Amino acid sequence: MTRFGIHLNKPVDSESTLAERVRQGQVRAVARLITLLERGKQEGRDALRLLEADTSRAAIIGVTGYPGAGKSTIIDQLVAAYRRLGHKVGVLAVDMTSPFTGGALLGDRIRMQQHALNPGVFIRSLATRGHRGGVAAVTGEAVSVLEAAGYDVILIETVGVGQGELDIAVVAPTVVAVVAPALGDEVQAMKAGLLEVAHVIVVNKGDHPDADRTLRELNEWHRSVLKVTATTGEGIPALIAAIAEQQRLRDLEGAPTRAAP
Ligand SMILES: Nc1nc2c(ncn2[C@@H]2O[C@H](COP(=O)(O)OP(=O)(O)OP(=O)(O)O)[C@@H](O)[C@H]2O)c(=O)[nH]1
Ligand SMILES: [Mg+2]
Repeated sequence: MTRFGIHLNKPVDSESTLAERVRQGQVRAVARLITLLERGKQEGRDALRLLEADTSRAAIIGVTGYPGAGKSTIIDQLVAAYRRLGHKVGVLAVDMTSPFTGGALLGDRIRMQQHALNPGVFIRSLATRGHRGGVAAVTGEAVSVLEAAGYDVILIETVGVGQGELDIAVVAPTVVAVVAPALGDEVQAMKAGLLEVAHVIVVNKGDHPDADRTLRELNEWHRSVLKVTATTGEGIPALIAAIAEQQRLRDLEGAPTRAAP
């Protein structure tokens, strides 16, 4: 290498360069910046600051619900549908209730990886390892990175038990609660927690014999309840329409964070 070659060794990941590459939508830069933020690195925060002024019209959609309700399967369908509509889609998978299992959950979400080769889709598990501000803070930062990178739709999967219910509402202006067909007592219990923050409620596993009864029970107290069979995709277009409707109402009403009961 020549003496002048040394100049080529200038760090290419200075904050402004990293921010610029994120803004250009470069996937590796997006991944790198999210990793820096997960680890609580100052250079990550500096790069993020350069990006946060960017305005974005991204739809940020939280998908929450009890373990096994079908959140990942629904997100899988939503990714495919939003791609067909021509949108760039980002997916963040995060367990708000236990910051230490973020990595472990990735295997469970492997089905989504069919989209991983699609250049219009970015999928990422968030491992927070208890760094500052909790999971919601890191998730919010990762959302900002995806917005700056030009993702039109950002889907966040979270397990909706305990504190996570509230955290997702802070990060996502649209919250979809996914429930599996349940017995009356379970539905009563859900009203007090999980479903309270939801703008749209999905009764998934519509192929289950109890699905219609659960749908009727939930319909009595929430204005936006619909039945989906995520494994076949039935009901997904109606879900996309319900999400769009909620977003339109929110824009009209001046951004309240919850739907009226
Ligand atoms: N019969 C039926 N099974 C479904 C449907 N949707 C999802 N499942 C199944 O339910 C199981 C759980 O689905 P996931 O999408 O992994 O659920 P999840 O809510 O993401 O689960 P966690 O991430 O572990 O909380 C899987 O075996 C799915 O195949 C459906 O509409 N009908
Ligand atoms: Mg899942």
